[in-house]
Amino acid sequence: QEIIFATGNENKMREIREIFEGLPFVIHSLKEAGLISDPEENGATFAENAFIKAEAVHALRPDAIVMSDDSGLSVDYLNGEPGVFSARWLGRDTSYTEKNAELIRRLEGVEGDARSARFTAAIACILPDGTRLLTEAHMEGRIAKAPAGENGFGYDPILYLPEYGKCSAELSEHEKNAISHRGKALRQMQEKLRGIYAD
Ligand code: ITT
Repeated sequence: QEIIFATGNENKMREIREIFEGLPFVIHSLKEAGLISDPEENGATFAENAFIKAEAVHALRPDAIVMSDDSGLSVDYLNGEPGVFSARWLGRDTSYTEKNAELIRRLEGVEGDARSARFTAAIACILPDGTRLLTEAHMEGRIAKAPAGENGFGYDPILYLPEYGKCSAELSEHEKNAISHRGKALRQMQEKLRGIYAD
């Protein structure tokens, strides 16, 4: 079974491939499927944006299973920002070194639990028969006082995970996938697909 993953983000794609390893699905990125799709993500929620991306590719390839990931970092002290704007926050061309430094600056003087934040991933899936599936999961943490770690991407260096005593970027990809928003939401989606395709 072919799954076309409606993302242009190579970092997500790398994690997604590991999470699907050993399962009876062949995953193709947009690029591998020879498709170009970049719809405007103007939804108010991660779920809405995930469906916007999946619908756009389903329209091009109704014969395939299409999956998408909309994700981001929500900081409670900043009323949920950057949230659905995570990729666009401070402009798409601003480096994550700068974005991460700016988030840390905005939380100056904020201590303890008040620094709470989480990654969310909404995974949308559209089957060839038109069935629409959605899963969503979180990874909870706090905004670190300083960035740490070289792994992962995006905001990983500043999400401190109290349970592990490390930032997300200090985890190996395998460790991150085991506990991350994306890992959990994708495994929930795999369960749904198993239920459907096992019949
Ligand atoms: P696609 O829409 O093509 O999938 P994108 O990067 O534009 O790629 P999103 O709109 O979902 O994807 O934006 C998600 C952003 O949230 C992403 O660019 C990162 O900045 C951040 N993000 C999401 N998951 C993350 C993770 O696991 N670790 C660090 N940052 C993450």
